Amino acid sequence: MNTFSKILIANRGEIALRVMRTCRALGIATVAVYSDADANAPHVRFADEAVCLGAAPVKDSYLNVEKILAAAKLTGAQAIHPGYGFLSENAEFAEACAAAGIVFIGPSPEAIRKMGLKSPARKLAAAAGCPVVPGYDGDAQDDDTLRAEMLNIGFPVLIKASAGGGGKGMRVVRNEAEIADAIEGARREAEKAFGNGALLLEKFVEMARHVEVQLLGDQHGNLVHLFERDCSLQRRHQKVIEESPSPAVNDDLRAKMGEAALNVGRAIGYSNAGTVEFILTPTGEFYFIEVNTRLQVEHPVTEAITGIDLVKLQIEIAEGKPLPFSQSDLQTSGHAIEARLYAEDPRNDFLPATGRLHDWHLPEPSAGLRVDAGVTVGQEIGIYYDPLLAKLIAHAADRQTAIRKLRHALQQLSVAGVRTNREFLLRLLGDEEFVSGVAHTGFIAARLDALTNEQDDTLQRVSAMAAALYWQQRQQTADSLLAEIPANYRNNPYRWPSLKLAIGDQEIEVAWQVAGAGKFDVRAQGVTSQAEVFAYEAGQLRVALDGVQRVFRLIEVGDSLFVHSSLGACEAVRLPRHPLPQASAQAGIASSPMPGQVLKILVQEGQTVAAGDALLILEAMKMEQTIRAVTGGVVEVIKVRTGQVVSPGDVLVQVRATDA
Ligand code: MV4
Repeated sequence: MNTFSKILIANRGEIALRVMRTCRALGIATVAVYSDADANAPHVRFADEAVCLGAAPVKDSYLNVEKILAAAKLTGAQAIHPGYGFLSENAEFAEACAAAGIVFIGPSPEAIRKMGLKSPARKLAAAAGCPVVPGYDGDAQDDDTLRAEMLNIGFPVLIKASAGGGGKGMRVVRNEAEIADAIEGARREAEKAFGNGALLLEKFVEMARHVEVQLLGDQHGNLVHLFERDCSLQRRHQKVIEESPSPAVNDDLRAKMGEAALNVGRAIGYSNAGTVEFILTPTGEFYFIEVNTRLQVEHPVTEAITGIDLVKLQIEIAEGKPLPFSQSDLQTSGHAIEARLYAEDPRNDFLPATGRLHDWHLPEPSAGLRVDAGVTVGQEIGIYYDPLLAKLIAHAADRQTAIRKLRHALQQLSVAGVRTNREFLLRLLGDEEFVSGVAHTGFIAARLDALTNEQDDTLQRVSAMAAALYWQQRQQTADSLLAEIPANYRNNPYRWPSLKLAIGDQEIEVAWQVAGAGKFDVRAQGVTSQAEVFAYEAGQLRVALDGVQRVFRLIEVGDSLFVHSSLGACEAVRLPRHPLPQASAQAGIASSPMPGQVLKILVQEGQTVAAGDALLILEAMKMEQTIRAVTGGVVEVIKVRTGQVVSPGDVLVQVRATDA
């Protein structure tokens, strides 16, 4: 029996932090490993100790076995938790750990190997009495054999790479004419992606659901299942929403799938955490797909409904402890559902998005809500690693409440600076068919346009009004000398102060006029709203528009303003109204006509200047702009310093006009 005092987590992001949280709860010291790009990442800061592996590319860092083992030796870690992805299903790594006298927290290398190829795994599952899809998993891979087997299976046939995983490289063949190209393409892709061109053929199950069963086994032959997870909402084989229990599984089916999964686990001699993946047909038949010999991203939904900390059990199993429960002890409570927040752009075919997290504001903690985040505000999201930013998991007594709770949490979450799938998730969770329990392989693909349509006129108008009032408040606050004069006051009662914003593909001009202390009439797109500002601080405005008070988060980045509220989120870009080549129309006030940086200040306070004299130089987008005095007089206050970043409307220099 081991008792670990220090564990190295060979991973990054949310899963590294998640494993570390359980280690900390157990009083186990943690060692983080990181690449140069992750030097300030949250998992490095959270760990007790950290070792740099090297350059950002995974081959030089998170996939480098030698460096990871060296880090474990250097810090005296007795065990390594691999998380998921990276080396988590690498039998050679598990063996290298053992050879180095370090415990690999996961299944044996033999179990990993047995499940590493789909065809042998399928044979093992079938031999264990687990239903497998009618198909062909033989060694003969010549075209004639594969053709004959396809005709024998009957169309549609699914071609899979035996060495593949997660649905990559799958091909559906619907008729004889497609056979030759499909085999050639699948083989080439498998060879290229996995270094192994062996193919597996299966009857393609249309409208299948992806239902997987969590296994947990100790090193004394005890094995239990922790019920199922439904992961049918996938986009191109990337899971998006996962839930437990599955809306398509009743108690009878649950017992059968659990038994089938246990049979597979026993046949493998499985220990630690693993998942048996099935597809479920619309008529309730289920078939073995594969075994994932690692902890999965979506494990929190199982933890929520069973109340079990899977990582704690993984560690205790690796320490040699027996399972603390038997199958009959296990039961579930309520419904849990998880959404994966990715840094990806749904409007750009969901390609990974990069950028800096200028805003990252998580929902208020509440009972039944768990947020496993892997990033913090200000962090650069790059191209090297998986774009998963966070997982939000809601748990409630029933499915509808869990969905509602998850939606509300996603609405509260504010992220700016990197495009994400947040709005896509909100639409998905609000989709009637999804809420009714329908979801299958093709669900998202069939609804993609509706799910990625971003237009929301009310959101854009209200956000524009909030942005205008935010700028107005900021300027008013900035002009301490003019506090009593409402910012952008003009002695022309017929022309309201205004600003122009681009939101989405719309240009919105917002105008306002004072209607009392903190009260304004605000006009945009032909709509006039009554506004009352309750609180203003940098980055936040609490304002009532037409009687509804909301908090707006407003994050300025260059000439963009990210606006988030309970209505949604959008990005506003300030447009020059009439780009003033000089200072604002208020005599003596030189304010910035554009976002930029103060390059050089040309005057001193107390200096006399004439109208047109250069006061300072701004620089933006490599362009210099000289700001000149609008009227002659004495330089009273220089409000900025060299190098300061300024936004449109910021007061730069105040000149007290003289009679001259
Ligand atoms: C299938 C299938 C239909 N018929 N096999 C393979 C990887 C696994 N994650 C899902 N995979 C599938 N295997 C047969 N014979 C459909 C899928 C599938 C899928 C199933 C349920 C929900 C979403 C899915 C997304 C892609 C592929």
